[in-house]
Amino acid sequence: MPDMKDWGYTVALAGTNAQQGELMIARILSAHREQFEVVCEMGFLKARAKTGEYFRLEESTEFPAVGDFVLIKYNPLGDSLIMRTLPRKSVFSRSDLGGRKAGHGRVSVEQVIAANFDYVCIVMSLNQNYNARRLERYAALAWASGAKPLVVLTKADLTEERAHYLSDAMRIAPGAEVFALSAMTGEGMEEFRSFFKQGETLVFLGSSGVGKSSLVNALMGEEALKVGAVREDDARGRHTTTHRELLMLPSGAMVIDTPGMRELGILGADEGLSTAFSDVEELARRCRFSDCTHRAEPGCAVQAALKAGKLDRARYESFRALERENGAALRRAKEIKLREKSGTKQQSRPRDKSYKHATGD
Ligand SMILES: Nc1nc2c(ncn2[C@@H]2O[C@H](COP(=O)(O)OP(=O)(O)OP(=O)(O)O)[C@@H](O)[C@H]2O)c(=O)[nH]1
Ligand SMILES: [Mg+2]
Ligand SMILES: [Zn+2]
Repeated sequence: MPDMKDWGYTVALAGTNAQQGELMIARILSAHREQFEVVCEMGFLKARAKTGEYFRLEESTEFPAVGDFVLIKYNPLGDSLIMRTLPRKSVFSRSDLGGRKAGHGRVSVEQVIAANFDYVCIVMSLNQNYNARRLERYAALAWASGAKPLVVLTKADLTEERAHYLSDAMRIAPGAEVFALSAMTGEGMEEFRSFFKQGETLVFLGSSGVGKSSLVNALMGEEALKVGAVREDDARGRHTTTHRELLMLPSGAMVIDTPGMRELGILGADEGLSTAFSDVEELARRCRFSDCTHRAEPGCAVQAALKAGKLDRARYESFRALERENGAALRRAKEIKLREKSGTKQQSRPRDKSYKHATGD
């Protein structure tokens, strides 16, 4: 029978929220509309979200997503019921593609892509996919998720300039570990494989066709996932993976494979960094001192939000980590965001306000 600790569950994760009683802790392995596959100490089960419980939630983001730890009411005869999503230590979400962007007095709907991972693997292939600017943005988003970014340069067998890409990626994403490997030849695989500890979870993000599923298969030591050929003319993938899925590797680490980035639309050309740290920045604007470092200053709105539980500590921590280790990237990310926003509207607003608070007018 599965032990939830092997699946990454720690008591700290649940905090005071794990009022268990007759409920059982489970982890979401995959989600197909309303139907979920979960693992719990009774084994691998199918489950559904209890609509009554989840309708009452104000935040649609708390709807279970792959990687989430949830409390279920176990049903040995059919679908178990998911009663509650436990607090997340890290999360990746995107604005709902169907919804409008924030800025019309409405909160944009966020869809959670994956939760509770320790590392975000930014996967880029060393043919035509490597793109420094995209890497920079992914890295900022990864820091914002509450986890650590790793850069995984795939298809190293296709280039002679492995060393050049490695050093470029290290420069662009300081503070992130960088790997160059080939799932095909096995080059660099051992180093990558031994980086993760048992119980840790990684999520793979990257364009379609960069070899995410191939890499998962190489880590699994079997063809667990379907892979698809890339187009010959431009090396783009064909969106072979259509579902997010959490798999246990032989090493005891877990990996969440995702469909190609374009499909996910996390960073569609027009979306930029609109989700990265905007909440912290918004708070920071209300601090008494404009140069507040949000540590111990009086009148600090960030500290106040932390104390009131309105700002997630892990998120704040990664904001700080990004500032510390990756200050330049954060500034660049902000500039990108400013540029993008001012290119679309509100050209005449003061610079420091132009990318926030389009609401209310
Ligand atoms: N040369 C080479 N080709 C690779 C390597 N890894 C994967 N490929 C090829 O790249 C193509 C796409 O691989 P996938 O693993 O399906 O890519 P993906 O990132 O999962 O794509 P989506 O599921 O569409 O997002 C396949 O033809 C693989 O055989 C590698 O290390 N070297
Ligand atoms: Mg795939
Ligand atoms: Zn402050």
